[in-house]
Amino acid sequence: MNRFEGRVAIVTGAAQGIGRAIADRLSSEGAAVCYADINGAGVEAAAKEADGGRAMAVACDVGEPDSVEALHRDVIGAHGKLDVLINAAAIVPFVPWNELTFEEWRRVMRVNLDGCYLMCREASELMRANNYGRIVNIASNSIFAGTPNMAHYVASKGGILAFGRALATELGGDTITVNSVCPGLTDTEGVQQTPHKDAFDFVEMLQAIKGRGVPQHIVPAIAFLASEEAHWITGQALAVDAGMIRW
Ligand code: NAD
Ligand code: 4PL
Repeated sequence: MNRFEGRVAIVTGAAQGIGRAIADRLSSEGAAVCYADINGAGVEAAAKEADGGRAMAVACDVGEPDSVEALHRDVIGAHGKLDVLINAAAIVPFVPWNELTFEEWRRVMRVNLDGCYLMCREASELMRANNYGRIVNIASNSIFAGTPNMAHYVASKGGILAFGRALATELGGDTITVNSVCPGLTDTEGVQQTPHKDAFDFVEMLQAIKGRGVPQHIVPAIAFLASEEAHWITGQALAVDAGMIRW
């Protein structure tokens, strides 16, 4: 498939995990993709390996307004427009409730929720100029499950879902769609660095379809919502978790 020929996309969190997997898919389907991540060396390497030869890499802290503005200036300088934004950058913490400090709460909110807002603010301004846009925010099925040891993360992801509904309303008149994808536990570099890596058996027990979640299982839903043909779908949340949550 070549659904993204002629399209320009930004993917945050593209140095690894789910972000990198969707950036690679958009590239292989013809998009000029800007791989954005706070890990500048990571996105340089990922963009070099991407299919199609049109990928670029930008080091960006999504929680920092100046950094987010500079990222969008770079993309406009290189390609002159923006069609697709995938917000996958996030901190995936493991902190029990009785150890959660306000400082840690703010650290996660700054990246996960403020970062999503700042990216959507800049991107929607550019998309509005074209009267076209696809925004896909990566939330999490933990917002339905109330997953333990990450209350601040769950709150930030619930914020993303609710924000996405409101933003879909705000941007509908500009023919820009905004949707959330809610993955279940997925085997990524980030998860491997936390005790979440030991939760796969428990989560599998709750899944309707058995097996271990990997980034490639999440990619098709994101790519569909980012494609032109998803034009009649906005303000929605789609769980991609082998049926762990069914409500
Ligand atoms: P990961 O930790 O493997 O990768 C996250 C990436 O985000 C990293 O490359 C990191 O450098 C980048 N990042 C962190 N802070 C940043 C910042 N301030 N600015 C820019 N980039 C920053 O994560 P993952 O497991 O691939 O998760 C990707 C997305 O999917 C996240 O939004 C996560 O919340 C969501 N998600 C993951 C799972 C899972 O189990 N892995 C489940 C549900 C949802
Ligand atoms: C079910 O988003 O959705 C662990 C870690 N378990 O980050 C998540 C579940 C994790 C999740 C998540």
